Amino acid sequence: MASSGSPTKKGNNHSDRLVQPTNPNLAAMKEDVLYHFSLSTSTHDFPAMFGDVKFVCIGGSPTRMEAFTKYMAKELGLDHPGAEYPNICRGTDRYAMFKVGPVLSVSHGIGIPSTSIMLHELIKLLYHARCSDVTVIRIGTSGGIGLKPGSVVITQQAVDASFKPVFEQMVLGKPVVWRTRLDEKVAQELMQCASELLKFPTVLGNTMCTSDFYEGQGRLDGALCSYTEKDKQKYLKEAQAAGVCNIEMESSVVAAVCGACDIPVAVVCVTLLDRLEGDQISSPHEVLVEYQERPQRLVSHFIKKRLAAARRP
Ligand code: R2B
Ligand code: URA
Repeated sequence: MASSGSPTKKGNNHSDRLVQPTNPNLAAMKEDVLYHFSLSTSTHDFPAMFGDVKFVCIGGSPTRMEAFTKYMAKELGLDHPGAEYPNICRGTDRYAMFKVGPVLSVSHGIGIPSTSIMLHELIKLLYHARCSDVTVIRIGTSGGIGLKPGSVVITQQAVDASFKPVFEQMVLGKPVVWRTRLDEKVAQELMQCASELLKFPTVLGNTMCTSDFYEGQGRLDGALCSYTEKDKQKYLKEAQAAGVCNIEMESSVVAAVCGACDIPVAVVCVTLLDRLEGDQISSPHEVLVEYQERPQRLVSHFIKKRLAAARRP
């Protein structure tokens, strides 16, 4: 199994952990064009724009990440009448990016390929900006296994469709397998935050990451279906026995890529339905909107606690 970690580079302050991509070619590049962000090191001052970032929250939808930014602005006391949070990536419609104080919010679209591209450019952005001590958190949605809809799952291990904690990608025509590495301490702190909020059921468990929403997640309601209800139930029960609490489409690449660059990373997803009970997401719109705010509330509490602890002498 090929898996990679990187040396932890220290900044001037020895407690600082600088963001460091593992690619040695970057050092020799005069300019770096982050094409899918519509940002370039020759036309944008990355340290001035992003140097103070400590938390990067990522999620599928641009509108959800914008709403999260507005919510964080209020929570951090940084909101004021007429305040605007423009999309930093307005030169492209591939991804959307917003910033308030030390919190950067970026959309990643649906699935592993879209998220992988975003992560490459995000980690290079944080490196060019000379950011240190950054934590990445994915806030997303998922299908639960045996959980009440609206439950929040903090991921212990991101696993693939055969329940292994790995992420596989073809590199130069050959499969390369990365270990998925989530930060245990951040996950525990998030669980502690959930117990303080006591607003919705929250569990720590494994998250299965798939490359498809329909057959890839054992659904019976796609355009294709090559198995029976019984086969589906057997597979989901096997997943449950392997500690899988929810299913989504990005956790493994997030855990593998951030983990390989030694960036502490966590995944917090709300469950929109119980997959043992059905496949269609048919709850009323306002119920789904409230569910999707749950990871945001939890992560906001975590960020505020971290910032308060950092201010303490
Ligand atoms: C959860 O929801 C999306 C699919 O509807 C996908 O991005 C995911 O992981
Ligand atoms: N997102 C997924 O990937 N699966 C679900 O069932 C719900 C949301």
